[in-house]
Amino acid sequence: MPREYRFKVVMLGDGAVGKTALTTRFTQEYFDADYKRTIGSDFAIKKLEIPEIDVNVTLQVWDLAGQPRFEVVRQGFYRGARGGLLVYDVTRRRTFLNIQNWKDEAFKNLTREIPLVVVANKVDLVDSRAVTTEEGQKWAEENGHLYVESSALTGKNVEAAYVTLCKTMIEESTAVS
Ligand code: G3D
Ligand code: MG
Repeated sequence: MPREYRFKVVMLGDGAVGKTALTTRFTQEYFDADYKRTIGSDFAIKKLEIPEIDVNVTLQVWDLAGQPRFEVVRQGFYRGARGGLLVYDVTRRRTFLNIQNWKDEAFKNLTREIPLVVVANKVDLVDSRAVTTEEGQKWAEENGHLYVESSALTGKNVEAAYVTLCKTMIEESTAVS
């Protein structure tokens, strides 16, 4: 019998990096180019089987719209989160520089440091790429995170990003219990 886990995870990163697109792709398996901007914070549920480590995971994926104005919204967003995806857009350097701020804000709002996976999204936009693989990998490594390159448009590594996070959360929950 596979072990069962349940985790709340949060999508972190600047506006328009693809947080909603990744979440939608992952939880509903389609990409809607006209997906409306997320209002407030909302979550989607996805059940995931990871046969190689014999576990089933139910993920509650929380996605936040832009910059929430109310501290109380933020607190509810972060409360109980066990992991997060730190997402940036490889065509906009500013969004890469900002993942440090997202990490800081998350840890400020949480009672402990949770596993985060760095997600370099929009790698399908090869010609307008502004942040290299090496830079992204280096930052992730120096900050103790795993690194995944994804495209919510093609679907490349979308599930892999969430699975990588799940494995990290499971390792850490096994280590502390
Ligand atoms: P956010 O939730 O982080 O704010 P969204 O970002 O998911 O709303 O995505 C912002 C825009 O980027 C959307 O375009 C979306 O279609 C596009 N996008 C998201 N991921 C990718 C990707 O991997 N590749 C490409 N090419 N585009 C992507 P629109 O035009 O709908 O605003
Ligand atoms: Mg969004």
